[in-house]
Amino acid sequence: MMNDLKVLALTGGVGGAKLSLGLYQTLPPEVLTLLINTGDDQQHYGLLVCPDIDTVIYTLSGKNNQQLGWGIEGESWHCLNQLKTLGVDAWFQLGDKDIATHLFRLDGLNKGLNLTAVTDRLAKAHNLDCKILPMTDSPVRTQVDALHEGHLQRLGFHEYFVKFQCEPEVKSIHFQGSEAASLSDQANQSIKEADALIVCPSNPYLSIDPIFSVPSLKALLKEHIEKRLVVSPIIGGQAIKGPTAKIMQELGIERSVLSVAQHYQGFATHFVIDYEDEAYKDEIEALGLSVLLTQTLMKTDEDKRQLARDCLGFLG
Ligand code: FO1
Repeated sequence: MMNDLKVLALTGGVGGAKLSLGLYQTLPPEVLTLLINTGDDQQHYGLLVCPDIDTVIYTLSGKNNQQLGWGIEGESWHCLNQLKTLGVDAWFQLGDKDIATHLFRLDGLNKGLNLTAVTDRLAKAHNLDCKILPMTDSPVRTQVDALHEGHLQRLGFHEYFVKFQCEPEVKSIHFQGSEAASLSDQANQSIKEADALIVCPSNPYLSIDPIFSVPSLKALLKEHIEKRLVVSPIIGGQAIKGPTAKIMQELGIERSVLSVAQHYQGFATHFVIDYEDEAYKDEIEALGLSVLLTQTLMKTDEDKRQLARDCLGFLG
């Protein structure tokens, strides 16, 4: 059974956090490692915000804000409102409880800890006992070249995603700093120890490609992990949340699970799609991928656990 095999999962964004929760509630914690995108990380008001790390930690510990999809439940905004009275353009919303996370992280970094060490402390402070690793300790920042107000601009991820609400038309995506990024010893070791890889239903272009941009990471995954499963974030040509489908259209990529399969062709061995996309099964198998049809839309926590069980069984 999968329970005695070590599972490594790549995740970013809200969809990834949902399956991460399903895996966390299905597997013994000691066999699960989550390797998380840090391309969305950004300094705001002097604090280092790590959205994908924090969304996973809040989600796994049951503290995530279900309405917003990010941050902590029952949040207040006193500090942010005070910043606005000081004339700060506070377009990136940080809640008071979330700010404690950023102060905790900044304090650790200022004391000389790297992001992996600080993230481990944060996970333990939330009583999480699976391994939660940033994709690298080096600064990697996702940026998009996009048409905004009629001309091509290079936008930081939060400018694009939050300030402009994904409205600018994306022409290309870049991972600033990735060429100089290095894999941490912990990530290296987790990759070498893993028996199976699960790529969560995250945005392939904005959440998974940044992870693959860390030099040698993708090659190490291929070299050390024989079974590499991807769960499609697209169902019926639509993304469940976020700009995946819109970006595909803007990049001239057909909005279908087939395009996602092609994106991972040569890397993925197993591909999980929703029943709704059954018509694509043969074409995807022709790419050399084994295909599982199941329900990939996760509305309830039981859906998340069931999808986790389906993936583990498929890898079984
Ligand atoms: N997303 C927004 O749309 N607006 C925000 O003001 C915002 C604040 C925020 C603060 C902390 C955090 O961890 C995430 C936050 N997010 C916000 C979401 C974040 O931009 C996205 O969840 C990820 O970057 C997408 O993967």
